[in-house]
Amino acid sequence: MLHFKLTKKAAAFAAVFVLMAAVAANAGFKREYKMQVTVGPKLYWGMGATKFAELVKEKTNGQIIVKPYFGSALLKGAQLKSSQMVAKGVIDCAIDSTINISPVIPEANIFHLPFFLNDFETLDKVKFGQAGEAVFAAMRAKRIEPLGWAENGFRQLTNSKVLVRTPADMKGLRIRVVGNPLFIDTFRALGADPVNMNWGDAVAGFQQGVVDGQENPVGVLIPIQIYQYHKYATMWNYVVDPLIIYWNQKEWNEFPKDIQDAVLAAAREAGRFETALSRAGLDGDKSLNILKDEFNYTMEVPDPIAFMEGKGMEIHMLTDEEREAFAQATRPVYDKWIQEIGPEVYEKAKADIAK
Ligand code: X2X
Repeated sequence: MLHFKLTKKAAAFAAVFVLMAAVAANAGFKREYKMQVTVGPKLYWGMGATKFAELVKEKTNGQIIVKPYFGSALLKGAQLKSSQMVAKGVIDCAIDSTINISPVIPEANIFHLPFFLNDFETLDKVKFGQAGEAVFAAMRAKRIEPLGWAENGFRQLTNSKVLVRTPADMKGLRIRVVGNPLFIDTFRALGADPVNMNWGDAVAGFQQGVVDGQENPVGVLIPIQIYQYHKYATMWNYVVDPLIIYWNQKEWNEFPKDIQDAVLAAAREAGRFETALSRAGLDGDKSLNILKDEFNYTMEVPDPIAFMEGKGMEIHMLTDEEREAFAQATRPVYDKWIQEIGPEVYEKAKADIAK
């Protein structure tokens, strides 16, 4: 009996010792850093998360292990809570949409003013300009460290009822939107009937016809096979949806400088890769060449518009005049939300665009 007790004690000591040695060996880093990802691994956004995790491991020589949790699994689907949970340190890091971080960072809604930013060139000026820096500064003030940009893309309208060309065509359409009030305001102003739904419920909602339509970038719509549920698409670039890779600030500040540098480099590289994927076929050969030349990515990326047409969708590209009618109809929303975002951020964006 005595012998047994001693052995047990010895074993416990040994276990503690081994654990301490393990902690010392990896300088106190966690075994795994949990990363929130709203969507699944097959979407470009999800591929960006996987790329980031791979690059972090490689660039830190395996010292930092990021594990993506797809489909907002860490949030039980509540995608709008991601920045709050990362700020608190409940979740270590995320790759998330500006739409989803807006409850904590109202400045991020600069990208969602209806019919404000509508092409890649303008978008890049804002992302990498003073307005983008203002969004990053707002994140830092809320205890979140932004590491780099990626992109979900310009958001397009699809539905099962009518080919939308004018605001009048949208009357009464039940449109699923993320529960960001700017989106509710925008669709109400257009005469539609917006319905809040988390992404995890939205796809089933399209399948079951709970809603008539939705708005998301083509990089999301193709993998979820939207053409099975919605015949009509309007390419209107009405808002854009950048992604930001970010980390809990306290944890970030405790990382040694070499680790910070490596993780930052991983975020920039993964962001560039993911942005190129989401723009492929939409900006001439530019993004396709980035994928090939910089990332040696040889998988075929189909032209999204031709692909959806090939699946039987009717697609309308909004003309400048048609766009103007939508911009007019949503002008009160635009003016109201400049105040919510902060007029100084809006002025910065305008100055970035003018450059
Ligand atoms: O919920 C959406 O529509 C999605 C996946 O695009 C976002 O997370 C903003």
